[in-house]
Amino acid sequence: MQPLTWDETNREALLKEIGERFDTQGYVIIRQFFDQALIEQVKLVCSEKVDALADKLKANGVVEDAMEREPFDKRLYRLFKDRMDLAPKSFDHTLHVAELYELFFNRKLLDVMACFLGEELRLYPNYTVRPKFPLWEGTHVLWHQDGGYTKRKSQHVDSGTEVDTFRMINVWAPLVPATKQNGCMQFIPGSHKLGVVEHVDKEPYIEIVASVLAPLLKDAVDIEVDPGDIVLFNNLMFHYGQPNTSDRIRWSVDWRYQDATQPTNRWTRGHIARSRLEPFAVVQSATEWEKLCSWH
Ligand SMILES: O=C(O)CCC(=O)C(=O)O
Repeated sequence: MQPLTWDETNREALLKEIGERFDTQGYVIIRQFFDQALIEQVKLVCSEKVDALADKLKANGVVEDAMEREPFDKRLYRLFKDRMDLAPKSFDHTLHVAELYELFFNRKLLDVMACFLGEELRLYPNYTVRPKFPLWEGTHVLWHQDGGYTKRKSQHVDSGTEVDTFRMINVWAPLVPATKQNGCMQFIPGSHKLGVVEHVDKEPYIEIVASVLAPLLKDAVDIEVDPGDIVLFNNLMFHYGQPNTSDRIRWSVDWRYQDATQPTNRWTRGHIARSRLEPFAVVQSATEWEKLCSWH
């Protein structure tokens, strides 16, 4: 299926098409949704994290060379290549920086989310930057539904009630081109209609049981996307991160919005992105975002 390309002048027709694809396929790819300038800002945040890790490795005598001249999609791998046991699998607790506010609370994106989830919007407490390393099991994501996690790992939180079906949309954005070779995701279109299926624990992730997955694998499609594009997908979509067989890192960001009138089924409540019921709970600015934390 052809991806859509964002076009502000064609907004209403696009939103209708997004809704239809979302219902039938469970996902939609929108090309050129974010400005490249925003993507560059987010990459800069990631580069600063890599700088900090390089400094630490050097200070501890683990590496002699901080490899400053290596490109964005290689440096972290070069630094940890011979010590993958120390490599970061993801960054999630350190994303409260202004540039990520611009991404997570992006007005255009929240407008789209509001069309499908309503005006009470929460940034779900699961937002992650992933450096997917070449041929390393540590960043290999197995076939799963996010709904499988929330059900299995539910921790009974705030309101005392858990929901079985989340009104939630996952967002996935690449920081470098995501290709079959560097381990782009695969989806099984329509699998969101199967409800939450059985998963088994496979450290550190969970995996859909083979009896459910195997007959559907023939329908899997590659989700190849470029920086600036976004992938929106249903929380019940069967998805998987293929092994990265390139020599470069596949950097990406994933996050989720939920109807904020639902509980999160977690200890953490996430952050209110839009609300008519509780306008004062909305994270108003990058400065406020920087003061908050992911344990909220
Ligand atoms: O980035 C990947 O390969 C997988 C991401 C994922 O599982 C998710 O966004 O829910």
